[in-house]
Amino acid sequence: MTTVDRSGSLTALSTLLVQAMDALAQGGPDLAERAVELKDMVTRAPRVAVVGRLKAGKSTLVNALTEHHTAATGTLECTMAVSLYLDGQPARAEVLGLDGRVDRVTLGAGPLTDLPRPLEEIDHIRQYLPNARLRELSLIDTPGTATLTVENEQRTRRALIDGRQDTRRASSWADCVVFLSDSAPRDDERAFLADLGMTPLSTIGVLSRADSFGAGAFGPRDPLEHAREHAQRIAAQLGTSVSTVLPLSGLLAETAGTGQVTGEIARNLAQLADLDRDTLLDVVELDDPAVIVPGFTAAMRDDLLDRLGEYGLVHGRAVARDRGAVGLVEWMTRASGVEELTDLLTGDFAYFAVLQRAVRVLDELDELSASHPNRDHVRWVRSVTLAQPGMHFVALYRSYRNTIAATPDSHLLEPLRRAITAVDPAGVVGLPHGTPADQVRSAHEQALGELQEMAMTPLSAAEDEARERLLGAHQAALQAMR
Ligand SMILES: Nc1nc2c(ncn2[C@@H]2O[C@H](COP(=O)(O)OP(=O)(O)OP(=O)(O)O)[C@@H](O)[C@H]2O)c(=O)[nH]1
Ligand SMILES: [Mg+2]
Repeated sequence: MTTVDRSGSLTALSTLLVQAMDALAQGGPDLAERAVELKDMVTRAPRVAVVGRLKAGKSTLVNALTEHHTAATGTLECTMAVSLYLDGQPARAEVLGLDGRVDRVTLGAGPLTDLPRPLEEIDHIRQYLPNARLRELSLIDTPGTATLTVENEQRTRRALIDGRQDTRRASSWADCVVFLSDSAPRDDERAFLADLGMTPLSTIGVLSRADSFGAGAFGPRDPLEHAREHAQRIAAQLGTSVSTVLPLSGLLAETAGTGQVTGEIARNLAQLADLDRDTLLDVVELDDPAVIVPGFTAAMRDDLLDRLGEYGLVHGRAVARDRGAVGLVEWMTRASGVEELTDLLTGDFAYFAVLQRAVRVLDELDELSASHPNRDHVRWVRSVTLAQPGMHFVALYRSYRNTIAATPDSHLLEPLRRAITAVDPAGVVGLPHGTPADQVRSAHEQALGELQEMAMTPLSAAEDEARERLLGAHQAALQAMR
């Protein structure tokens, strides 16, 4: 049985789209200009937008992912602008104004803290940092979405939603999304996610601040475990917006990943290792904890709390005593959940992000086919592009996205998802790898029969197309098994 070679198909897809854009550029200066932007989009590293409610921990997560203190957290005004983090040297920021002006700022070791012009005049900020992680995936940090902060939400929408309509702003398009939520998602958040035009394959949900979930570190339950359980419920509430919700402590991940855990930190923490729970609670709450642990000052405690939170204090102290700073960093990284998220982001998710933006190219070709003076040329480019075998998964993915938008409860969504994610013909019909060929074949034939019968039932236009695509996917899978 053939299996799908994803990195091979990504390279082929990118070549194909570049050729398509080169062909588009032949249609005159205006199309050439659009082609340049689109070509840039399909060849750059995929872009992940981190979105979520105010103070959900977005910037902290950006820092955890880049393993640098790149994004301003807390209350600085910079956290209210959309910031794009890209790999590049030397470290610098470009502040793009709504009027098109670009202000350049050199960056020191820490994050950008001062804006060269008023926030209201800024479209977005691009920060270039020499960073291996950013070479694979660029990050977009966004201001919190919330009805309480209309201006912030507008800034995020301008970059991620309204910008999509405008090719000249293709540079700020996101290819996939990490949605942070520290409690049950609200209706406006669900609506916002739907407006992004992503699919569950290009959207990861994160239950953030998991280390303080529920009653927190001093409560009766381990907050991380509690959060893991609750994450399942949030995933169900988000329905067709995300395929998974991961519990995450951005704080532990950021502190561990940015080199903040020194020998001194570990030694200070280890001093608390043998205290019982109530005594430890006193250390956290008393004005002067030195009355309990001689030499352990309030400043030491506050510093530990800033970096590790209460969870790190309660559960990290024995690790610090037994395994020192190295063991503590390992424990924090593992407990934070950041490894699971990184694996997803750099694995399948990056692949779906590339499909997502290939669909954007098709959308753009559709739009130009309808409106551009040289629409015959665009139509020719579009039809040649769509006819390439390498576009099979892009067409399936587009149909998936359109069906989610038009008919979110469609029965065809699950078969579409399987056809896109399957790595072999068995996967397309939801059977495990290694299932005997005759069984796989008959499952495909049954699915084909059901799809053919569906022609008689009422379907939305998106479902109708999905049906056609799925027929093609089953036929292709049967073909591949010959
Ligand atoms: N305990 C705990 N605190 C966190 C975590 N992540 C972030 N915080 C804290 O929450 C506050 C807000 O974090 P930010 O990362 O600035 O949140 P944000 O979503 O970027 O905020 P805005 O951009 O202003 O919407 C900071 O004080 C962080 O230290 C976490 O995982 N656990
Ligand atoms: Mg922020």
